[in-house]
Amino acid sequence: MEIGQSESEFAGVATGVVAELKRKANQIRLSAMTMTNHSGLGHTGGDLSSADILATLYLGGVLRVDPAHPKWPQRDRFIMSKGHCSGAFYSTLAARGYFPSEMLKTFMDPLSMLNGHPDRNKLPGVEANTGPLGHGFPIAVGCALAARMRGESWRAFVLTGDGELQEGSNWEAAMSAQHYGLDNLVVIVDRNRIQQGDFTENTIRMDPLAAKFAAFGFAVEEIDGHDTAALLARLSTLPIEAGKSTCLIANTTKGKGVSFAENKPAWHHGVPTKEQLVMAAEELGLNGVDDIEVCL
Ligand SMILES: Cc1ncc(C[n+]2csc(CCOP(=O)(O)OP(=O)(O)O)c2C)c(N)n1
Ligand SMILES: [Mg+2]
Repeated sequence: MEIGQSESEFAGVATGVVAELKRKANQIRLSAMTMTNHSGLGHTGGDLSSADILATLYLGGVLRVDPAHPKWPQRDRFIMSKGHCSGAFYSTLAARGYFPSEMLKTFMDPLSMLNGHPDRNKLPGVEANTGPLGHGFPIAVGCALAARMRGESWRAFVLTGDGELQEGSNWEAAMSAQHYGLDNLVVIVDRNRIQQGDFTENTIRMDPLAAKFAAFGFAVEEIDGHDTAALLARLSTLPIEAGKSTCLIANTTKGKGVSFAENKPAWHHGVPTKEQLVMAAEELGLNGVDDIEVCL
């Protein structure tokens, strides 16, 4: 299979599985927007761009995890480095069964376990406290290296933002990954081309991003970050190359699936009104207010 094929060409991935993943991703989108409406704060654009990636990882059976035993020593480690997109992350963890979906309704309430940014000491399934950008990738390198040193088979996955990659710590981590030949490390970049306030290429140019990762010794592929069939197929057959860390540049649209938020820098932390939630629910094929109230 080659990246660039259309979904219908991924014969190895059952159509029903893909359709279910898409629906789950849209539920994650609406859930995250509902939570942001509830709290009056959140990061809608990046929640929406990352939903298909998160759904594929957690609900498509890619990650070897056990929600009933969140600290299972052999689990794959997933680090949500773009921790500001906690709405999508928490919704995904709830959908995977780490905690009841009802808890999503407490997002950012006083004493809630669901802080604006993930806290591993409060919420099962959270591997690392993230929010300050540029830390998740180095932590993932540490997790992958720990597996190597112990002779264990778990893998480390990290989801970073593209603006986040402007933090120098990421490139220090990339150097270490290459030095240790960590082919149990998978870096997924949510390449939505928008950061806080503007497009990435207007702020600090990131392209040619694939060439940068390749120069740092990664096996790199670009992929449509909304094509759940392609994501599932690719993420199910890792690493790309033995002896090298994997980098998947997932080309996405910030605000994906909700027309008034798509590709608009202002929706980085836009807060939807109730009326906008109803519009979003319709566009996401989730049939209006009932889905909004249920969250997931
Ligand atoms: C070290 C640090 N500086 C600034 C911020 C504030 N901040 C939160 S999100 C964000 C933009 C992130 O953009 P990107 O990585 O592209 O994320 P996405 O587009 O996926 O939301 C910034 C600057 C932060 N969280 N951490
Ligand atoms: Mg971005």
